[in-house]
Amino acid sequence: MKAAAKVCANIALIKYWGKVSTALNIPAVGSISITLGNLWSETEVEFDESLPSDTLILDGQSRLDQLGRVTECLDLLRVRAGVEASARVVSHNNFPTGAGLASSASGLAALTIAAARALALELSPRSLSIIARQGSGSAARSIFGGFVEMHAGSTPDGSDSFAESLLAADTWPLEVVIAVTERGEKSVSSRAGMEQSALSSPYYSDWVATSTVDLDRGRRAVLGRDFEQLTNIAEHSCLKMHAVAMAAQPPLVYWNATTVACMHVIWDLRHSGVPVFFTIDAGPQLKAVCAPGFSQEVEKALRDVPGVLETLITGLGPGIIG
Ligand code: 2P0
Repeated sequence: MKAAAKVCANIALIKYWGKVSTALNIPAVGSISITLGNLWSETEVEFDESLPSDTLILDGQSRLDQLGRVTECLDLLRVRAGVEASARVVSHNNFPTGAGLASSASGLAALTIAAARALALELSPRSLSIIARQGSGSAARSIFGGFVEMHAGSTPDGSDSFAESLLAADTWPLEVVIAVTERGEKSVSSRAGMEQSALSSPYYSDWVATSTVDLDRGRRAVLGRDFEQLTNIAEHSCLKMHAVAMAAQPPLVYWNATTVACMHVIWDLRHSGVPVFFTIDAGPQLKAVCAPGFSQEVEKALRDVPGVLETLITGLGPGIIG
């Protein structure tokens, strides 16, 4: 009743922001992501009859604040396996946790896979995606590699709210440079930020209403390997998501001054002919996505921006790597 899994993080190019059900964690909009090969979570799960309740050690620290979603995910697997034992979960990320670098995506996906293995459950990738989604919406996408589409679905039970592969990683090997501008955990989680946006942002309904068009454009760009189209729609989706959040009451501004400086550097690079665009999640890190062969040049430019603490370079990854 003990197993481990190692799963890559992902970042959305067409963003997920908002839910139709908080109980089942069903997203209000679909999303399209890329899975990142060099950023991963490694998680070990051991079910033990003698444990009074689930425990979670994340990056060497006990994390009661994150235990709720872990237990929710484990409960779904315990029911399927007919097991009641609590679990000891030990997880670590090879990148900053909770800083807008998709640690919940890789973490909850690794948890789902490790727990299913520990319980000897043979589940399809789609079932794993549905279960991981209930831990964290973005985790549903990390089950798959390369370019991935998450479907919001329309059934009240969430059975059609899952991710699936759009295009394999090696078919279009884009490169990603991450500019880390702050190392601490963000003060408002994605989960709380989405809820705040849905409740109070006047732009939230337009965000949801326009999501299908964005997804269609994003899917076409990926399948056609059209970098220019992907650039236009990905930056639009990112900035629209942040505009929704900024207009919430109280406002949610996830960027710092360095994030904005990095945006301008990416635009300047692009105007000088470098095929690169940015995306930013619920945190101050900027992720630059570039055409194959351009990551060194992009990294060099971002590294020199005052306030950039560190840069990470990664290609696309396969999702489950161990
Ligand atoms: C995304 N984010 O599509 C969006 C863009 C952050 C900004 O998915 O509440 O941690 O656990 O479902 O998955 C981060 O949100 O939220 C996220 P929950 P999650 O990548």
